Amino acid sequence: MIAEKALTYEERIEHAVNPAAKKLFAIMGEKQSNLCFNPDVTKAADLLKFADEIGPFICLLKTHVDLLEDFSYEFTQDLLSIAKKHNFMIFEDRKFADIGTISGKQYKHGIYKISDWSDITNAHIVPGPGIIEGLKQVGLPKERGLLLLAEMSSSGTMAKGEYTKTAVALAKEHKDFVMGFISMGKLTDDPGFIHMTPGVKKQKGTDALGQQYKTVESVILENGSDIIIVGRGIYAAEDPKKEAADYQSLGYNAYLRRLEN
Ligand code: S5P
Repeated sequence: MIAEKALTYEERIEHAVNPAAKKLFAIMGEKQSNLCFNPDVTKAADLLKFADEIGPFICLLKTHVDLLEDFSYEFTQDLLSIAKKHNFMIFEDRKFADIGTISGKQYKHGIYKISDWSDITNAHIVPGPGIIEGLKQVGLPKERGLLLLAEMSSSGTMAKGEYTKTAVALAKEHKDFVMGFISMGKLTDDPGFIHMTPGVKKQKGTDALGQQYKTVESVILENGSDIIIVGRGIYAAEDPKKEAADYQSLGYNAYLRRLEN
């Protein structure tokens, strides 16, 4: 049997339906980076400093704005200008989980106004398809993209089996807005979807609260994921910049090897 040729990030642009997915594939190709960095800090200035320092190495910056003790509108504007300077996108890891009407309001309103500044956000599918519709009404007119949490990295996760399959089916029904998945590896051969995997470090391991780490090679090469999401592996290191450069090249080389196989 002749294996189907793997597509490059650039070749996958035309297969993606969602505009944020197209933009992300383009940046991944241009910057030769499949690294998403999450500086999970509690002060806006620290987050902005990390964004500026690590920006050159990443395609995507993942935030948890509700960790910030001093969140402000100015912070979002500063983050957007750093994103522009270093050509990366922003992913607010909000993990929406309510009925469609409320999730849509949480996305648009409140203190954070996530849909105003975040290119990408994510949602659990526990409530059913209404959550996708509710977020889509707010996000799609702004060309935002949604990731579905199809699997999780934590031990004992209930996102598995039929639940994961349902996430993939829902994504296929909402390709205009759903750009891909949080998952531990590739879930569908549709090249338009982007798979992002958290729980990545140079060494396998765990933290004290159930996080399970896999290596870059196992995630990209063996499991067929597209993007590595790295937090403590970079921001808790002695030299975050050096670690970011390492993760960028580890991730990109694993992708190049996958293309060859
Ligand atoms: O299943 C998941 C999904 C996510 S989005 N497991 C995760 O760890 N995450 C997020 O990835 C989590 O919220 C955190 O921001 C990041 C992992 O950070 P690290 O410091 O463990 O690398």
